[in-house]
Amino acid sequence: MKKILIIISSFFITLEVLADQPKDWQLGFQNPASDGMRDIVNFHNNLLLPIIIAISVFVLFLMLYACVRFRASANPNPSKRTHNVTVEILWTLIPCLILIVMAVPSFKILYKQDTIPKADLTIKAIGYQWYWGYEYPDENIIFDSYMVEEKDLRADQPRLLAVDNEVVVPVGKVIKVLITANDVLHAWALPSFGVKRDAVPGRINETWFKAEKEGTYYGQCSELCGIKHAFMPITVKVVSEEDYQEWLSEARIKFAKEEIENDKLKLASK
Ligand SMILES: [Cu+2]
Repeated sequence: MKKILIIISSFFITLEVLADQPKDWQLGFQNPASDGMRDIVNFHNNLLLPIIIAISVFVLFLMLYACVRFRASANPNPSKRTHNVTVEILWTLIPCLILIVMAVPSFKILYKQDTIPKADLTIKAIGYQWYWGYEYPDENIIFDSYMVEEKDLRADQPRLLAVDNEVVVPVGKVIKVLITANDVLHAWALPSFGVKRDAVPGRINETWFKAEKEGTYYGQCSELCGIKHAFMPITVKVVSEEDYQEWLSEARIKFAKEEIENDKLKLASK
């Protein structure tokens, strides 16, 4: 008994530690690390799940009841009834009401995701076959982010999720993400922040998140984009403001975006 308790509690403890990435045999969502994701998890756990369970139990009960109550052996002369107005009105109205009850909070969350507050930092994510490119437009930073091959993984890096150049953002700041693609459809998704947006060539989608705690968060491309779709993960490192500034000063040199010198264009404009 004690052993079982230890196993169960260790399961919950590991869940807590690896809050920001998927784990073996996981059920349900990753732990939320932003307000938006907390809303989504609450909506799912406290409203959708109870409704789904109640409906399933009710339908199961109806089926069992009908099987027993109207079985052939107890009803030698079967009923010929085809209509019942009351029942028909009820089974139309009640599902409508259930849908409304689900729709109202759902739209609330949707609109909250859609309204981007004043951004402290803007980053641009560009999907390529098969890696992500990132830009910090205000800092003149540009870099590519490739998955780390299994043989090159460090001990602390999860398989198929770690990348060579992580996106680094400060904690507690509104991060606006501009998302686009260069070749085919991709999707930039980060479950802990409740973020998922299609990356469409020739179009820029926007989303935002505000990370509440420092840590490393993992996501994956979420739009089937070709043979290596599974191998273009997303890694976002949330750090303190000081660490972010430190990273910035290094990144400004390491990932400096070269100004395009186009003399022909200059001549033409003269
Ligand atoms: Cu992709």
